[in-house]
Amino acid sequence: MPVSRSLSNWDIFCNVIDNYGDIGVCWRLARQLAAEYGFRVRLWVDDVNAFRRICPEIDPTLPLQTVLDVEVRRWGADFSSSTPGDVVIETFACKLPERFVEAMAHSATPPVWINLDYLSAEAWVSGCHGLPSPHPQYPLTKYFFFPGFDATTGGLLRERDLDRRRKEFESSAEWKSAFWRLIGQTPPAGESLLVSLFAYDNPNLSALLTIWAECESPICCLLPATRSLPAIEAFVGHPLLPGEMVRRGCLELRILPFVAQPDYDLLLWMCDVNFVRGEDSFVRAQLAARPLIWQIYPQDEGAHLVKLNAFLDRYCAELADADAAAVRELFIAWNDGRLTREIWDAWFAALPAHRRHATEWEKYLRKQEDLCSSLVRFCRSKL
Ligand code: TRH
Repeated sequence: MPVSRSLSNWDIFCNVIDNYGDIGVCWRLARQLAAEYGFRVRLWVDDVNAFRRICPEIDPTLPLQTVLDVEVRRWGADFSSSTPGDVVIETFACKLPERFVEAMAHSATPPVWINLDYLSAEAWVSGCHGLPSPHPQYPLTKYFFFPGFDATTGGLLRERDLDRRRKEFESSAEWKSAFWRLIGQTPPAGESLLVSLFAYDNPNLSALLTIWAECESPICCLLPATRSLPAIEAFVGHPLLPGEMVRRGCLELRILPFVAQPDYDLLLWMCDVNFVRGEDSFVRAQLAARPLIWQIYPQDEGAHLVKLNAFLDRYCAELADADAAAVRELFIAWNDGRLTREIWDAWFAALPAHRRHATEWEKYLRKQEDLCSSLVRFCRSKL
């Protein structure tokens, strides 16, 4: 007799390679599946300390805890098999525990097995999205699911109420004041360009800060305390703590505490321009409908530069030639070159065009199905 299938129980496996992007994406997906679909989600994470930084409710001492309706399990070396859910997601090709794969193979109804891959704007993604990969030994099929920027891919993670919340924040002076208090800072006194700066170690950092310090118009730079802090300390010449402010010429540097993941959106929504990195902050900055400058995660043999250019091709397609050139030059210099005053000035001169474009780009992305809905639909089609 056929066994009826449901999609109620999900397992997501997250191997934190470094930083916060792996867990950032997994946590966002897990919460959305639980909150918007009412699914029971188990999130297996091998580095609970990294998780705690983006979600302070996490207690790193607990092997099992429930946070925001998601069951969080520590995925350690002592992994013992559990009954697999209806859908099993390995993220970013992390290797599932062998005992779990065996349990999947021996389930009365083997789960839908997904590998959720990294985001790329490259054209080949469309051809690979949704492809099956039969297991060499067991009667199991894994499907490749690719995030992306158009309808031929799995889309981007975007909560249903994201646009409404952003607009609410933008029009709420109270909410903004509360956010300034949360980050231990006060708004800049005069009219300043408000910039958030979240980056990897970047040889251009000190050049950028020098350019801003020597600018004619004031810039207030909000800097989450991360790995780039030592370079900032070298620039100002002394140690810095979250909550501190330093002035150099036209530049005010404000050091921020690392905030919980939902609060990072508020930072993006509050700023005029956002420097972002990796994958998740990069997507959130686009959904914030503001100009962004992206530092892509560096890969061996310059593979990341191919991805960077693929994104630039899409992002700049509708821009006037001069504005597109300004975006390209700044992105390329920030990632793989030497940032100069001319490059910044050319980009800054076109700021009104970048603003309009960021709004249009966000509208374009919003018209597409979000990743979570697209994933649920895909999994239903495989039942
Ligand atoms: O931290 P990232 O560089 O992460 C990753 C990983 O390194 C991964 O291995 C790599 O493959 C991937 O990049 C491309 O950048 P990302 O993806 O932007 O993730 C940062 C997360 O941290 C994101 O979810 C936002 C969150 N965050 C906070 O929660 N609070 C903060 O204060 C800040 C600055 C970020």
